Amino acid sequence: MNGGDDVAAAVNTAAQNNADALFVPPPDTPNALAWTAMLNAGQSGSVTFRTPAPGTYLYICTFPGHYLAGMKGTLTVTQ
Ligand SMILES: [Cu+2]
Repeated sequence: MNGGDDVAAAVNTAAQNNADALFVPPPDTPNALAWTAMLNAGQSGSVTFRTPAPGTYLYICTFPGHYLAGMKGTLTVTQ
């Protein structure tokens, strides 16, 4: 996995330290490729970004406690 739990944990920590921005990672967070605004239950959002090199990456929810509770998924980039 290219962006595994070590990367996700660092991004999550940066987001937790950014409460004033509703727990989204600051724009200069290393390895945070893209994010939406914080969404409430039932809301949806979209994001457009340039994909990284082929591989498997984690995406996470940065609302406090959610990543640690398992709210994450994988993004697979193919050629
Ligand atoms: Cu969540």
